[in-house]
Amino acid sequence: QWDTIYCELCQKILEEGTRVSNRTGVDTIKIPAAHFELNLEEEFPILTTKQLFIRQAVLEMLWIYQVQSNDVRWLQERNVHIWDLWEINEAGDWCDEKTGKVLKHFDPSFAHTIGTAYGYIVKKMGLMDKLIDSLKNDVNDRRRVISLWQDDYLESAVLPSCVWSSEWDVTNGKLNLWVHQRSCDVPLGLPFNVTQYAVLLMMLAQVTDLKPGTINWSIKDAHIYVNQVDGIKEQLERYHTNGSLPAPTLWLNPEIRDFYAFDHSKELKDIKLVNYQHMGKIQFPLAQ
Ligand code: UFP
Repeated sequence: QWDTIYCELCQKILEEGTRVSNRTGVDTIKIPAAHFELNLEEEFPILTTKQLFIRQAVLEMLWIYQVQSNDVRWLQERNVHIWDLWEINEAGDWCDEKTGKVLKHFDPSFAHTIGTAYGYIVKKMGLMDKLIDSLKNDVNDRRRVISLWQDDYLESAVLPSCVWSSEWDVTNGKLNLWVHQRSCDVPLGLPFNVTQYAVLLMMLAQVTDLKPGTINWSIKDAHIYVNQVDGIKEQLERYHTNGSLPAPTLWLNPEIRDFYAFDHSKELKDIKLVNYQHMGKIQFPLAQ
């Protein structure tokens, strides 16, 4: 059960974690590693102990893997503002939100993007086409590694990909996924990231005639920023008082047989969450 796995991880970080400073200026409480497995046959993983904004999560995932864009305006046009703090300005500068100080300078041709990360890499390396081709034509292939970590492109990225690799396995007609995350903001990043990859797996399964299987998620540096601790304590309190709520289901338009044909307009017509019950939102600060 995803809420249980998640809350136990948060508890562990609070109990066993070490306080460290980092580039953002806001300390974290961290543990060096974490791992869990989720079974999509049993449940669609989305937290119920807080509200998750699935529309934003799915649009960000489509921006990376389907549209294969690094342009922040694509998200803003759809009312998704999670990358605003990392947008390179017209002059090619990435600036500190509060002081306006230039944190890093890029070629001005990268204006309005996040540089050479995420969708840029997926497109440049043709990663999705290779993956879909392999799933359709070489079912027992063991080389399906999607790596967003490309050394030559790290310097020109505002933020090197956090969830940086996914490996795709097919066993008994089921599509299984192994994900590596190098750095994990557990309150804000992880719930988003897990749900995104669950949706991606289900979309890929549908267009390759496979069934959804498991997700193994491995994390290096699982952390909670110190200004997020109160929110996490509130979420743990909810969990200890009420447990969790029944998981919703994900509906994908069954007529879509082509990964690139799923609607990516604001309305996400082909991807819907059904019966999502949750305990309401919890506001967490985001470290730039
Ligand atoms: N982060 C995530 N998931 C993401 C994403 C960012 O957890 O998908 F884009 C968090 C992890 C970390 C920060 O707190 O963003 C990235 O900082 P750094 O590059 O210093 O690890």
